[in-house]
Amino acid sequence: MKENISQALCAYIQDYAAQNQLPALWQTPIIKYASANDPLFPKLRELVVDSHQLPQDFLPGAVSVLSWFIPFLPAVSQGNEAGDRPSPQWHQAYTATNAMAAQVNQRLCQFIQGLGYDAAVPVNAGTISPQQLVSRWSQRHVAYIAGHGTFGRNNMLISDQGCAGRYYSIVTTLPVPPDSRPEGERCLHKRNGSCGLCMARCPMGALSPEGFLRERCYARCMENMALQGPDGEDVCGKCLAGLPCSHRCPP
Ligand code: B12
Repeated sequence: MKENISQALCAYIQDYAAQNQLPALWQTPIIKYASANDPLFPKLRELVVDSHQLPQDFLPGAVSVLSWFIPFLPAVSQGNEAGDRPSPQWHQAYTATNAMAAQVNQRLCQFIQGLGYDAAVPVNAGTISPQQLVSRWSQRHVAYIAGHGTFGRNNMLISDQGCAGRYYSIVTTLPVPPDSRPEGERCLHKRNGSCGLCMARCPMGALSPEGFLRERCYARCMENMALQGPDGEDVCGKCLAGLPCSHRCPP
């Protein structure tokens, strides 16, 4: 079953790219599964925000959560290494990936419904408000529970294909064996202090071992959005470009 779903996801992404005549942006997606009853889900009310949702809030009877990571092609993040403003391609990749994921998630739900189960896309996965820069469905924490990887000093979840990419998810009544969480620390700075490049790359000094100054990061992203004009987006991405963990899991 896992294999069929992976094939469907790849096909839907390819269809979307072809229909929208997109340039090459993505590598093969990675899917991991969590039990919707994993005891870490209610813990997210302490770790993220007290109104964080449970899988069953989106779909009564949900038993599994499918979390998928879409890694960008190395050229996309490499093009964003220079300078301290986001490259046009980084901006394009952000917009195109979110639009693609919205459509692909709907098709994935239909695919699962075709198997006789139910599936839903979590709503409320955006930022609560400019005053509360967190989500009631933190894709990274969901991906962590599903076993995609461990958190870097840049906050990014480092998957088997690195951290330069985006996470999405759906909840379903389809029973799928959950994946195990990886052992060991993937972030080299957390592992043995041998890196730390991501913290040095942040143009706002928002990242440090003591924590993340999200308001500073947000201010920068908003500034970038204004500089990009009417189609601007709140992007930056300097903290995930040109790192040993950008496109692979450090050995
Ligand atoms: C709100 C938000 C923002 C805000 C606030 C940033 C923030 N970090 O919260 C702003 C606008 C500033 C922002 C900026 C960016 N964002 Co943003 N953002 C979100 C959003 C909507 C919610 C994030 C959230 O609720 N976080 C909850 C807080 C509490 O957790 P956290 O920031 O992840 O930090 C925690 C971890 O580091 C964790 N942690 C650390 N070590 C460990 C160890 C263990 C065991 C555990 C359990 C946890 C843990 O503890 C921290 C605090 O709890 C998500 C989409 C979503 N629905 O999840 C995207 C998301 C996090 N953003 C993303 C990206 C890529 C960015 C940017 C690079 C912008 C860009 N696209 O160019 C920057 C990078 C910021 C950064 N370094 O974190 C991606 C991250 C992908 C990835 N590979 O991890 C996400 C997941 C979107 C997506 N669909 O993929 N973002």
